Amino acid sequence: MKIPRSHPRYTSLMTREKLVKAWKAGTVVPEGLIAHGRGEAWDYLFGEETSAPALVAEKAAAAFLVRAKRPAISVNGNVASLAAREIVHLAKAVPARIEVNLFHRSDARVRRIVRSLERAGARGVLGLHPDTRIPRLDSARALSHREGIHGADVVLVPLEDGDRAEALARMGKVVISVDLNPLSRTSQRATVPVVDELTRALPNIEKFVRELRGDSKEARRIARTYDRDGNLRAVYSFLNWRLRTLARGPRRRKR
Ligand code: PTJ
Repeated sequence: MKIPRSHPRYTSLMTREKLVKAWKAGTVVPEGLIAHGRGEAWDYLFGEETSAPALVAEKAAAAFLVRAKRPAISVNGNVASLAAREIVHLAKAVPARIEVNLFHRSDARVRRIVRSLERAGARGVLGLHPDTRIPRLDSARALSHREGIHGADVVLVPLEDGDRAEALARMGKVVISVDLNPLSRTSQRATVPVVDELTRALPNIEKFVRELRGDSKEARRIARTYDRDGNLRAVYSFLNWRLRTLARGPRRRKR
């Protein structure tokens, strides 16, 4: 389908088309299309912009990543089709291992996603030959690599399901989520819930990584002072403010 550039929702429609194409190519699962719709609905509420509290969480995420001994980034179908390049850039900046880890796992899908990440410049992507399991997690997401997610001290898990976020946190890892739904189990369970849209959040985190990797004192200060619960409360306050502003209606000009 040809979407006219002049369409007021051009970017959103193009993103939707990208996901549908990826579904046809077997990278994204139908459930991923549903997940995207949920994300987009939340993003309307946020005004389709990074909120101030999200920016704070993104900086904290960067601080944890640069301080990590063995950081890893988890990639699923949606993430690979929406943000392969952003993932590769961030992984290089940290540097972090990339591991493909799927809820609806099949070897063919993992292979396709690894290939798409390699086309975006990634090297040494894990996921095809998992050698261990995440304890107390029954889904296919438990399959993991000792060298990657399983052995990591800090894990970035964009568009995650709550069960694994919880299981990873139980293992003592710092879990950084990216999820537009602040009420999802993932956002509730993560150590650093980043409530922002994926393709905005990843470049922001990368920018902060580049700032902080030469300033270990500042990275330490940010990681120490980050207040997870306070940050989530600030996200709810922001939403509250947005809705109250919308409820007041458009401002009338004084004559
Ligand atoms: O590729 P697979 O097999 O690993 O499956 C991937 C999906 C996304 C289907 C799987 O992880 C899943 O079912 O996720 P959920 O439980 O639907 O959660 C996805 C969350 O991501 C929801 O809370 C959405 O609001 C949110 N979300 C969707 N799109 C975006 C997003 N958050 C940030 N940016 C987005 N673009």
